[in-house]
Amino acid sequence: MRQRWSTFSLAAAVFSALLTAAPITVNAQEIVVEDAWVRATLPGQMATAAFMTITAKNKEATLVGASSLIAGISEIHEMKMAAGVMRMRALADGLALAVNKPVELTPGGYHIMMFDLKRAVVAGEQVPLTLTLVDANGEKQSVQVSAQVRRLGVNSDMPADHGNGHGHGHGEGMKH
Ligand SMILES: [Cu+2]
Repeated sequence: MRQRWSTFSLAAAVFSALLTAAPITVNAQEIVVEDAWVRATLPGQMATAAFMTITAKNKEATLVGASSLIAGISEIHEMKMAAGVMRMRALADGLALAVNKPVELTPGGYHIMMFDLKRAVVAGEQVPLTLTLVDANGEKQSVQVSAQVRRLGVNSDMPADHGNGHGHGHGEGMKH
């Protein structure tokens, strides 16, 4: 049963090459993604972020990458208060997922940053995301996620939102 791992251990060696290849899905690990959503963009906004709760069910895993056809670049980011200023950084080693411990990606915390947007991201639509995870044996897994686009005026993870108030004439800003 465990032999399957060695079959896929090659994936570790060619990991970077696989980032651009078609998603590979194996069933050795169960990754559960809940409540995935993406923040709607304001006019002219070229970046947004995706949020969700991810649980590694069987064994620990690391979220090492993400991609979406709506964004040129997607990165795993962390927001943190440093010297009184909220700063975000890319997680170079990925985001560790302990067994059966849900990890929340939320505004103000971990998130999947999506840069170089190909188009506006409109509240109510679904955005496809592909998550890439690696387990302790180097086995790689892709998880397809459909994230709902939501509008969020407060708790923004992107300070640019707050300075962008002149884009609010279209009546979407005051949803309850
Ligand atoms: Cu970010």
